[in-house]
Amino acid sequence: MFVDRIKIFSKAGDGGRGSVSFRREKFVPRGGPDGGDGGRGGDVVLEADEHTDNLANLFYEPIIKAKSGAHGQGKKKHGRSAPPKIVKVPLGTVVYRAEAPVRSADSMEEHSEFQGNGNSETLLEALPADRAQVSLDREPLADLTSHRQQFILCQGGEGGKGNVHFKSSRNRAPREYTEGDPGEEGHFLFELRTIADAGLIGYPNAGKSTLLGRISAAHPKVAAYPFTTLHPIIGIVDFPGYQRATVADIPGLIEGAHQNVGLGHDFLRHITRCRLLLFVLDIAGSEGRSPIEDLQHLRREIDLYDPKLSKRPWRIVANKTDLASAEENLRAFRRRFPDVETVAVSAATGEGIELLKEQLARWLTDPPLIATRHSYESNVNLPCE
Ligand SMILES: Nc1nc2c(ncn2[C@@H]2O[C@H](COP(=O)(O)OP(=O)(O)OP(=O)(O)O)[C@@H](O)[C@H]2O)c(=O)[nH]1
Ligand SMILES: [Mg+2]
Repeated sequence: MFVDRIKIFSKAGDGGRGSVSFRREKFVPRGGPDGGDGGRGGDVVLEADEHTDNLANLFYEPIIKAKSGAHGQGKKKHGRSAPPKIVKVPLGTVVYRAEAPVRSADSMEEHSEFQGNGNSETLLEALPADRAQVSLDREPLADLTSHRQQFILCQGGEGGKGNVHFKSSRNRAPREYTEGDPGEEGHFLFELRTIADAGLIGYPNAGKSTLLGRISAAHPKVAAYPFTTLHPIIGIVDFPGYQRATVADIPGLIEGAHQNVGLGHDFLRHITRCRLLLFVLDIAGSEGRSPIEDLQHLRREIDLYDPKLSKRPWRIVANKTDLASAEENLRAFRRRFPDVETVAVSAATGEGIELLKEQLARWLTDPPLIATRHSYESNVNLPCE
């Protein structure tokens, strides 16, 4: 199961209570107060981890709690502080504050998309269109983009004070103490926005997954039916000189996706942090398609999803050159879009793949694209909307 959006409840540990205690020793009949302080409650901490690729570990247990601090004890002993509860999340996890679910019969249904129904392979399907952009207009609390980066989601409560603090000249045997502070708690929405250098966008069956399998060591599922890919897959492409880039294969996009046709366009958020958009076209126009129209529709869908995304640098991969009519269509396509850089390949036979890799290396390192070697850090400043 692949989960890329989930609503959770989190509660940090409460602080332990301060102790009320008096010294008792053999020859000290009325020892003073010696109640120690309570321990600190554990924090709930999110940690980005490059070995975690989705939020599925939270799906069955969308409640994260840290332990409370221990109570103080006599002999001025402090209660033990609770350890932080560390939850690993994938790189690219964006955290938003969410409202508490309203627990009435009809509103339960309204919130149920966050829990999913357990049957769908991905939660994307469970999200209605009007909810798809639920977080776009909100300020994220955190954006975990680099390995081991941590974020304290909920802070543990401070421990209470023991009666030893309340001794004064007038009150030598205080029975006062304080409770520990409660740990912070809240409802949150975690959303995964995959971070990659380039993202493959195209109609179902255009050959995006076949292409990723060709240029990287990834083995995405390939099949002759639409919507084979249901969630993003990242492949690492090695270039000569130890340079590498990450390329994300995402589900197929179709016209009307913004109205939730097909898988909708919610998964497009996975390419919002790709520096380069690669439109993969079936240049042979098999299945009665027109590559020129395909590109226009795809660009339109991207623009309807997020106008900022449509301004991202983009290039064309004209796939399926091994099929009849590819050559003729390619000529027509280049005449129609003479200024758009287009590389013709056949992901099936491997023709043009080396040239594509060379171009990809150039596109990713040449200005105006960010002129740094690949690293996850190079993408973190891209807006996460
Ligand atoms: N002839 C030919 N067939 C190809 C080529 N590339 C992919 N195919 C075939 O096209 C079909 C779809 O390929 P996929 O790689 O699964 O396509 P996709 O774009 O990832 O599809 P979705 O995941 O459904 O969006 C498969 O049957 C592939 O074998 C190509 O260059 N030439
Ligand atoms: Mg695919």
